[in-house]
Amino acid sequence: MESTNGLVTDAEIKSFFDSAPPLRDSAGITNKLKEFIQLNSAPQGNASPRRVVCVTSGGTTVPLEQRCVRYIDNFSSGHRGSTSTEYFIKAGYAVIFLYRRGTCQPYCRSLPEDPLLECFEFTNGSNVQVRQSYSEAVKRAINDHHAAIAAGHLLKLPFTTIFEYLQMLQMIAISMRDLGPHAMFYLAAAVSDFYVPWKDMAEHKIQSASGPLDMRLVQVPKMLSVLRKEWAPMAFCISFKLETDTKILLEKADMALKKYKMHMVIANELLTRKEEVTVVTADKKIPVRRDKTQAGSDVEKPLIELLVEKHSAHIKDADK
Ligand code: 9Z3
Repeated sequence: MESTNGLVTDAEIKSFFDSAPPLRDSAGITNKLKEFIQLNSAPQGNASPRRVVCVTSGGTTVPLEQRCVRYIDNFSSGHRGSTSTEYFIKAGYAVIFLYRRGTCQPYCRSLPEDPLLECFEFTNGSNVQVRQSYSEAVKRAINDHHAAIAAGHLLKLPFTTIFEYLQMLQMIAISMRDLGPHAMFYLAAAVSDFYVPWKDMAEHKIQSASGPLDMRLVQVPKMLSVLRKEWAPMAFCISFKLETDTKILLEKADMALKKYKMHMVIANELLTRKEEVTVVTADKKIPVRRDKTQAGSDVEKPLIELLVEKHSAHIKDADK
């Protein structure tokens, strides 16, 4: 079924979506998207409409049973996606944050792992208050988060499985199509490469008494080319490439750039991903590093500044 150029065929994509379990509350998600995009694409006086970016974040799971007890997962914490979301909002973007349930959330970086239990204390036995040591961090998190939500600049949509992720990405992309070049995709989620098709999956919990488990995983169809070609062809598309072997990283990123016709691929290595990344474009490889002279600085700050600039050039080109 593979096409001659190594890209996924329409038949493979159709078969993936046809055989996926139906997405819960898909009508509700469609409505939220419609409202969010309508609000943010309205002209703002003389200024051009707000740009909208879909940031994907965290890892997808691969269920092994339909009534899922076990699943395959990956390492992604959602730090990249949530941090980038904050910088995009700061830069004036509206963000559709498609994130894995339970992973890092925008504006929560300065809070401890278990904020509810660590940040609060009882005052007189029944009232709860923020502990002094966390009061600034909690105020900032609540304030920035509420401001983004109240202004209609942040829409958070959670996923867990690879099925939910790809179905939602398709819905988001199609609903962003009319934004033309003002739309951006920043695909930082760690998407499973292999999965068990729904129809081949055991319905009930796999029994350990049946002996060693022999299971066939098939390749997840890469949706990047269909996103570029059909779902939102005018959008500015950035994907990520993760490797653990730096020797092959840039070459693989370059291949992905060409194969899926991405505008940029951000190459990162597992252990150094919070320190530096390389932005790979058709004619350049631009290293981007965290400013080490500033305590608590993020690599996402200079990265998003660069991407915003490149997105502006993309919009200008499209307007010619
Ligand atoms: C990334 O490379 C992200 O930067 C990380 C961020 C997942 C490394 P964290 O969530 O980590 O902050 O802990 N994302 C994309 C990884 C990926 O699955 N890329 C695919 C590939 O490499 C392309 S779609 O084949």
